[in-house]
Amino acid sequence: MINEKLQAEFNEQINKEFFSEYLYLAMKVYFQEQNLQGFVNWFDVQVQEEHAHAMGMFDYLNERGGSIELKAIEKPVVEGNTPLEIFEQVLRHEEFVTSRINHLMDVAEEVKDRAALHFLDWYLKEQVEEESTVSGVLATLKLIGDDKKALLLLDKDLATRTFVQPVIG
Ligand code: OFO
Repeated sequence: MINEKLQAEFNEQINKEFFSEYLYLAMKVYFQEQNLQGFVNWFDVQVQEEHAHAMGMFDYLNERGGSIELKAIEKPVVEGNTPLEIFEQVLRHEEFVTSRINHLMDVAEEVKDRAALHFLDWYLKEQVEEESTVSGVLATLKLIGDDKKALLLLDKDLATRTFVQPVIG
């Protein structure tokens, strides 16, 4: 049986992962309106990844005999009006999620749940990858500046991203 405090943190994180899915869906809408189909594809993959992250925790909590509480998902707000500003928000959000995973691990450590720590390791590695990918796109967007042709080249590149169902834990 999972510790109650840790269970509450898992439930909170399931909500945050679903919120991430929702936030990236809102960003996908922005790029659909701009007709930047490569960016649309990138966010589509992001949405699927966040769903997988949420379900990974959902399944784990269930496997541990925990009780799942589905909380209300906050309305996502897309801050900014340019691809650059949006990717700055993505990076801020991913940094926030990383801090949440670290907190979850702190609690798992506090209640001496080594199995949960081992499970959460996957999420920690995933966050390093997420922050690095987003920082890469952000750096390119900074180089691009107002160059529309270069933006279209990046769009073409982002169109090649594909979703691979992660094996979590
Ligand atoms: Fe679930 O990693 Fe992004 O938020």
